[in-house]
Amino acid sequence: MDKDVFSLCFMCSVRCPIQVGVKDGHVNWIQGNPHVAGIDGRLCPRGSAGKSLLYDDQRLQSPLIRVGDRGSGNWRKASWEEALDYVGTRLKEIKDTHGGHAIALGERAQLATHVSKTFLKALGSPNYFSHDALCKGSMNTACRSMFGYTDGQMGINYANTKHIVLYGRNIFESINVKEVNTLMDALEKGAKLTYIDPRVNVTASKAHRYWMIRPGTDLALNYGLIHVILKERLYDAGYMDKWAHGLTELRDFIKEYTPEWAENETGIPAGEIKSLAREISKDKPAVIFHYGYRCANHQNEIYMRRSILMLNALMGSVEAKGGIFFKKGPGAEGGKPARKLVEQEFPKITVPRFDKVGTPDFPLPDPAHGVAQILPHAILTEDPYPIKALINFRLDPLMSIADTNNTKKALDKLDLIVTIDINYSDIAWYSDVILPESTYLERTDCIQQMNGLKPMMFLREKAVEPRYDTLEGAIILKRIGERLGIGEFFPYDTMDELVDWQLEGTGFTREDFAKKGFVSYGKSPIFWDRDDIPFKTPSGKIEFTSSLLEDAGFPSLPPYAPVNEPPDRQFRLVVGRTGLHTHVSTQNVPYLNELMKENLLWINNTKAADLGISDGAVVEVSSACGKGRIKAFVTDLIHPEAVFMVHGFGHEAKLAKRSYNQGLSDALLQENLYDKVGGSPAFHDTFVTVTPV
Ligand SMILES: Nc1nc2c(c(=O)[nH]1)N[C@H]1C(S)=C(S)[C@@H](COP(=O)(O)OP(=O)(O)OC[C@H]3O[C@@H](n4cnc5c(=O)[nH]c(N)nc54)[C@H](O)[C@@H]3O)O[C@H]1N2
Ligand SMILES: Nc1nc2c(c(=O)[nH]1)N[C@H]1C(S)=C(S)[C@@H](COP(=O)(O)OP(=O)(O)OC[C@H]3O[C@@H](n4cnc5c(=O)[nH]c(N)nc54)[C@H](O)[C@@H]3O)O[C@H]1N2
Ligand code: SF4
Ligand SMILES: [Mo]
Repeated sequence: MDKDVFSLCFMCSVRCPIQVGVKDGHVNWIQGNPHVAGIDGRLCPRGSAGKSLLYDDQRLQSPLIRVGDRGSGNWRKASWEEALDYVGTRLKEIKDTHGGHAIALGERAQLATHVSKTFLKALGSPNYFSHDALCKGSMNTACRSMFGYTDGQMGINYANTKHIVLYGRNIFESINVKEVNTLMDALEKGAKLTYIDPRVNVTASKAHRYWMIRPGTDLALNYGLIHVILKERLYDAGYMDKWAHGLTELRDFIKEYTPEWAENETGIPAGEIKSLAREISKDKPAVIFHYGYRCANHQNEIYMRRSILMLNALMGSVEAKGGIFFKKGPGAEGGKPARKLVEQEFPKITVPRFDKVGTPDFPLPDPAHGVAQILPHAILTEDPYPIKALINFRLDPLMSIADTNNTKKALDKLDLIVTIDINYSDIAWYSDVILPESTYLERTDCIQQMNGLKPMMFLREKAVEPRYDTLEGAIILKRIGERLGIGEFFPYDTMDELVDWQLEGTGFTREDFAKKGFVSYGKSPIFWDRDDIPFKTPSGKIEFTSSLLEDAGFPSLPPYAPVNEPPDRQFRLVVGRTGLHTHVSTQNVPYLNELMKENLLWINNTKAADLGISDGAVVEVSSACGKGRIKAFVTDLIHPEAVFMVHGFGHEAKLAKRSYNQGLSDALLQENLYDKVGGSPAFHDTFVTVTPV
């Protein structure tokens, strides 16, 4: 029998709407959902490889319990009953002996996040954390400090923009299909693209203006731009009169940061900095200084991200067509969002989080996602208290938190490590119990609430039955919960029942999704009146001087600290994505593995010549915390101070045979440094030595 199922891709976390062609219980076609504007049937290479993941037999096939040493890869197959009893019994012992807070759960925020949060809250543990801080924690803090909203509550109106500036936002390789398509359309209509990156990548090749910036100096560039904009009065004066808080302080602060000063720090000619400021101001407010995606580069990240938001504010592009906007929820259309389990009443938790977020020690990061990179430190020091068990749900702390050797040391102290995954990931490999989740094509998931200019809801609907002995994450957590005496917080037996429960009171039912895969609350995009924007800062304005920062004892506008050059024969290690893989997830997917098997180390040709490194040669890369081997890609397309590698390679799990030991893991080399104000890691603050072997 043939059928088409509307669902949501999960080859990465963007979750593009898809249409899955199924014949006799077999997926034979996946394309983008043709009913969704900006998708129109299209997918990225990873989304198109969904079938290859589904029909791969090197993925997890049943629950597994470790029998040898951690990381030795000796497992015995277990039934679900046995594996869940094992996990339930061990967690109960830990809870009874050390308290619920000795249990931490980390995940890549996803559709079942409200289930994971419920699980921990019901256990009395504050120790939920997600990937968010690793990705863009400081951006969240920066947005709250300027506008009173989180970054998640903001969006970018690519469709109507006239000029977009991207700082290392490699939008054409680090993909979100709708964003790519919408931006391409805008470029075809005449929008301009300025791209800034120490490395020439696909996005650079499509830009009208490209600057090979000295790595780590974007903040200096922005200060130079702000200087010109204020001095030459290129800003939106009416908008500033209405909405600026602290513009005088900014004016005083920025005086010394001339474009000539910025040239010296960044390597970008002062004349070019001036010409961008003048050119872009002509298109205001329909301009975007992209505030970034992966905003986890340096220890002063929050100030770099605030400087980008300041540029948007000066252009009046906040809540403007073609600029950036605040997302509107169902309430804006008189509708109701899907219910979440986490809205229930829970026992009150009085202990601090493991990362101390929300205490005077670490006041500003968002406790809704915590700060994942503190976990190894908290486990090793037992400060604020011992953590005994870790559940990893679609998050790999070994590859996604810097300094893998240190993270392993921390994991070795735990009594229990449980991983819910679909692959033999490195963290699954290092766990005591692996609980396999059904892949996205084999499971119905929780409702996706999509706030934006037009609030909508999407549904991931199961396309085919699970091929192996796997379950949905929301069912796995419920069943563990039942064994811990918190079953009443999970009022469903199946995913269909959970979705029905979520939809109660919204006026929509599961059947409403069958026609197009989504439901809409309203028809037209909603922008707020620019004279009446409900900024949620204490001043009700855009805070160039931030009460959030200053009340917590941090300056709003700290003096610029020059960026160190790497010592002789060393380089700043910078990392990023490729269009062909997702983080640490897809390296073993057959189709994608065929397209890209290993990562390479990009190194500048003059530096490589000095070091005697030729293109394709194997080199050793070492840092203060680890070392490994990788092939060199010798090129003039990268700044001499930097070397670059794609994140996500160098896997250690032997049963993922295609990706095992291919390429090098950046996390092995990166030091676990972070922005102590905003909360992001500083993935680009490690220097490495590169030697030929
Ligand atoms: N060293 C280093 N660390 C980084 C980064 C970096 O560049 N370098 N980037 C950071 C960024 S931007 C992000 S967003 C994070 C991402 O960090 P992670 O979330 O850790 O990375 P992912 O590859 O998205 O997915 C992690 C795990 O999810 C599993 N998985 C995939 N699909 C499913 C599923 O359907 N169900 C379940 N249960 N598991 C699934 C994968 O097998 C993998 O083990 O990493 C951050 N950490
Ligand atoms: N194909 C694919 N697409 C993805 C993902 C994926 O895994 N695969 N992941 C998604 C996720 S979770 C995220 S967070 C986004 C990330 O998407 P992006 O924000 O675009 O981040 P990266 O891909 O990490 O690209 C980082 C770029 O920054 C450059 N860079 C390094 N140092 C500097 C510097 O000092 N200044 C400037 N201006 N640039 C610098 C690097 O050379 C690199 O080209 O991609 C999303 N889309
Ligand atoms: S960007 Fe690609 S991999 Fe990610 S959800 Fe969309 S189609 Fe899937
Ligand atoms: Mo990310």
